[in-house]
Amino acid sequence: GAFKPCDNGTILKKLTEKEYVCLNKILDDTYMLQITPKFHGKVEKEGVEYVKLQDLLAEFDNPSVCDIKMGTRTYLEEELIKAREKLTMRKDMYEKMVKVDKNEPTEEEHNFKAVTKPRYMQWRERLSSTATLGFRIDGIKQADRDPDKNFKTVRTNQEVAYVLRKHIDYRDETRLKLLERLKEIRSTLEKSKFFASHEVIGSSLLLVHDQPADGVARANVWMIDFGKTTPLNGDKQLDHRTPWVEGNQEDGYLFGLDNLVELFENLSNI
Ligand code: 4IP
Ligand code: ADP
Ligand code: MN
Repeated sequence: GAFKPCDNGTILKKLTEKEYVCLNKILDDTYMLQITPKFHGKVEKEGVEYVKLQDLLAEFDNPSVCDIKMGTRTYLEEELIKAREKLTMRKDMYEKMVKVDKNEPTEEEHNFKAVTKPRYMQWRERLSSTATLGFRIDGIKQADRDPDKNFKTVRTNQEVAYVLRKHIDYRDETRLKLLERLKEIRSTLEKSKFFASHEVIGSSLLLVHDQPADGVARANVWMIDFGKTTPLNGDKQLDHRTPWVEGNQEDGYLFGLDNLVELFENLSNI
């Protein structure tokens, strides 16, 4: 896979150029440093390059983890342009689509047995809470259970709340800790020059908590995955809340974070 465990509290993730460039820029942004795993540079193993990152689970005792993919858009504008020029048809994405809904492909797509990437990604956005709420549950790993990636159709506020309440074992202490950290992340991002000057696509907030038999529960949130985070041209900036129209590069990240904070505030009443 893309990850390898490493020495004392670090992990290795397969290096991609886009992410590597971002991780290095983040080293110069005091705000981003407060909300991302510590970055220890690149290493090479058996001819493969990796980035070395703080293992966010190291300080926990049998943690439960939830990966929330942020933003109203999950593909880059440059991918949209590429798909249009080359009309690359994806059979794998067609297969993933009919598995969920055999009536979703158009007659033409059924004939090709393939869809374009933006078509697939946009369908995933509408099927989940991404299009309406600006975030979606991507995966959950509950302590002592196998990882669960089966959240493709979790769409409404109520459906998301149901999954998250269960994820935090209905504990208000955990909810409040996660809520406080989410608000802190929001105010930190609002101050970051790195964040203002990048199109942040496919990035996640990683929610981690535990419940040790003796001692207090811990809970924390970090921003991860800069594999599709792209610098804007010149001194262009995003507010991350304005709705996307092609060309403005807005990603809806803070629109989604506002909604996520609100959801955590009202979790027990939804
Ligand atoms: C996946 O779709 C995810 O959207 C991946 O994003 C994306 O990778 C894949 O595109 C796409 O097939 P499902 O989650 O529905 O399986 P992420 O890695 O953020 O989870 P990219 O490359 O866009 O990051 P392809 O083109 O890699 O297959
Ligand atoms: P990808 O580019 O493959 O989507 P991510 O960076 O989003 O990779 O990571 C995928 C998963 O790996 C996350 O959902 C999380 O569970 C785990 N992970 C990523 N980074 C860390 C980290 N620094 N510490 C611990 N777990 C991590
Ligand atoms: Mn990811």
